[in-house]
Amino acid sequence: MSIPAFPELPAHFRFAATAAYQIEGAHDEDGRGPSVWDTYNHTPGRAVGGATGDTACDHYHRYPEDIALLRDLGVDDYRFSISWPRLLPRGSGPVNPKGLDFYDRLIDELLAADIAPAVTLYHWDLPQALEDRGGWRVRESAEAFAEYAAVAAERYGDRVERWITLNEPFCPAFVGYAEGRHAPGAREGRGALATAHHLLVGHGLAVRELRAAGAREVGITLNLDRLHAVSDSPEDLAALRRAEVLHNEVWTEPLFTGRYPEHEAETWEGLADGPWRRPGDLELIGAPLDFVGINFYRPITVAAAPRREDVPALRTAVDIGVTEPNPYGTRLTTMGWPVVPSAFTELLCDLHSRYPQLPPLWITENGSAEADSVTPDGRVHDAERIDYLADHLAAVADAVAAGVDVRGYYGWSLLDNFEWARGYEQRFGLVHVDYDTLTRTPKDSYHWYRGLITAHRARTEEPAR
Ligand code: IFM
Repeated sequence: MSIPAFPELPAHFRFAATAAYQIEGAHDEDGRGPSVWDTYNHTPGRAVGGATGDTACDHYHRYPEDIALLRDLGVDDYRFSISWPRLLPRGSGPVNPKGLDFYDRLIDELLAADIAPAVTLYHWDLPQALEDRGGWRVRESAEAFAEYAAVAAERYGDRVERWITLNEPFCPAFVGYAEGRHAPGAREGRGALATAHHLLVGHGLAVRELRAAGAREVGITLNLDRLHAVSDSPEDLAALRRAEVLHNEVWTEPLFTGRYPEHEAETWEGLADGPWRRPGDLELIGAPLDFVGINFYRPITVAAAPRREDVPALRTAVDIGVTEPNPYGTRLTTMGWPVVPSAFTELLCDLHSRYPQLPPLWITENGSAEADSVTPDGRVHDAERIDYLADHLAAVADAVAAGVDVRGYYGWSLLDNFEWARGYEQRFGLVHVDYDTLTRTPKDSYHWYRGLITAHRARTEEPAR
């Protein structure tokens, strides 16, 4: 087997990411309140194998070991999320001192290891108390999110390098409130669209709080998709147009142009302009950002499909987005996702040319799930992941060479972890986690990635001749 060469990256590339619910565990410890994902997973028939995040990787107790892994990996930055219900168990109101202390310890230990903390405020763990009052369907959750952002910024703002308000709002809005495959498991049309809007309003309000507290860098992370129609038929092209709104423009247009998407009326079948929109919202949502995070894993092929009667609410969210059969003819990861690095370059270049006001980009997630296991030699030989990372980093380097301003890259993920509806079956980590013993075993990709960072540093820190 040949090991791929290290791609050459721009000077300030940094590396590695996780999210609270996927790794922390300690779901009812030290005053943490329940989130929608606790409720969802404790309902029979949800995540694969009945999995929950109750223990996950037990990072809440084992964070010093995990930070030691990060330090040995050599990363400059670590992207993690704060659990909103650990800080404000009821979503707003009383703050949990032990929750505050946990992230103090985590941040201080990172800084002691010379690793800059990059914090995501919302990686999908809405406090259940807010869901009980309407969740993201109502504006109150956006206001509570701003309150939470202010608490976090006041406490950690002196030490956090980079703040990400929301991670992939597409998932809570459309997978959570329209398809029901994610928490809270709702199947609604109006609820999903109100959610999409309130997430953006929450983002805008949080940006305001973070700026007021003097935060260093503020941005948002989007999982924008490179979409292709399966054929040139008018039906498939119409589905592609709707998919562009659903996956991308619902976020990018308000954020980067201050407008709602041009084709939203036909996409949402008359539901677009709901009472959740208020004067002034677009100005709030479109406030300038220091960066935009992009999460990319695979392209999506779109085909027209018949309306699914079992999910009547929001047709566009469920009848498009076909990845099977794989028209690219490339390898699939264990998620069933086709590996097409060139689609990453296309996505970044397209975004760059479409939005002249686009702030600098960070790749805030990218990685692959593979069928990993610890072999008798005590190692995890994940050659496919190494290829995936090398090819996708090269795809980012191609976009940079074409003029796209990409500042850095966080690989997903440091650890194998709870992969939402797919439970613990899908392994994305550079480090293998044995979920019975919680033993961490760095995979071959971890060692490759460390080599990449070392080579990158040696190349970029070389004194100018
Ligand atoms: O694990 C998730 C993460 O929480 C959000 N982005 C996609 C990853 C892989 O599915």
